[in-house]
Amino acid sequence: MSLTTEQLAQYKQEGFVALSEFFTADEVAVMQAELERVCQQGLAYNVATDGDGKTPSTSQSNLQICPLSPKSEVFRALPFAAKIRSTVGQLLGDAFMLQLDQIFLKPGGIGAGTGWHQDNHYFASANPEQGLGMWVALNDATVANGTMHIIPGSHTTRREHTRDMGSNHHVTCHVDEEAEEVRPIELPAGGVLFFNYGIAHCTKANQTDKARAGLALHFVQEAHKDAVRAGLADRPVLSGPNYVAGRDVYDRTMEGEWEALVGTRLV
Ligand SMILES: O=C(O)CCC(=O)C(=O)O
Repeated sequence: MSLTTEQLAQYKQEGFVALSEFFTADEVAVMQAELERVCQQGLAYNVATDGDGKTPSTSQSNLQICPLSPKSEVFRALPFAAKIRSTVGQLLGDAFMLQLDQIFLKPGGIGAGTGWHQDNHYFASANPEQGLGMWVALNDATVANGTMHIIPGSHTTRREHTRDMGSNHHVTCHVDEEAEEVRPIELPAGGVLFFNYGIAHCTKANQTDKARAGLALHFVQEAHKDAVRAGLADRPVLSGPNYVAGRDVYDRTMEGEWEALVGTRLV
């Protein structure tokens, strides 16, 4: 999968690029079925709080599964998908690794958003260009159900962050939604948004009666792995001279597993 010159230029200048057709319907079906399985096992926890940063909310729900790959063989295989490795390589350069994987699920009606933030506040790369988020719409993501919103070009300025009192562990930064250009990214299920670690982004409340989920994969250039805050010892290298198809972390070759899995699950 090759990004166009315009898409690469947009990523460089504005810090993001959205691709509405990235995963096939079959791939989306596999991800949705696996999300359901993980939820049925009780592995999604509500991070929304009642305004004090700690009391679990009984009226709002922002369900998070993080990290994801230890809980799911299916999602463990996903970052090795050839099209992910190829597309991320075009944006980040040749040698990169997985930094984090997680899902945010917003139940219908009571689904809460995730406040404005820049991911680099968590990851602390010396330069936010060293990493990117890949946000995958696991259901059609619309303004009504609180899709991802971003501030184009915000990756060049670091913002102050404070604890988000609507969540039990998140941080948030100030965005003046009247004065700044807030861009909602609407995507069909299977569409993706790639964004620089410095892009200010948030999701909004789900005002529909159907659940909406987003999968977030984060990748960092391998050369900077020692500088970032989160421990990367158990994260696979995904490209470059140290790439060993997943055997650095797992007991088998992961390359090709996603494609095989999608093929066999749907037979
Ligand atoms: O889906 C969400 O609510 C938040 C996602 C997010 O912040 C991210 O992917 O970095």
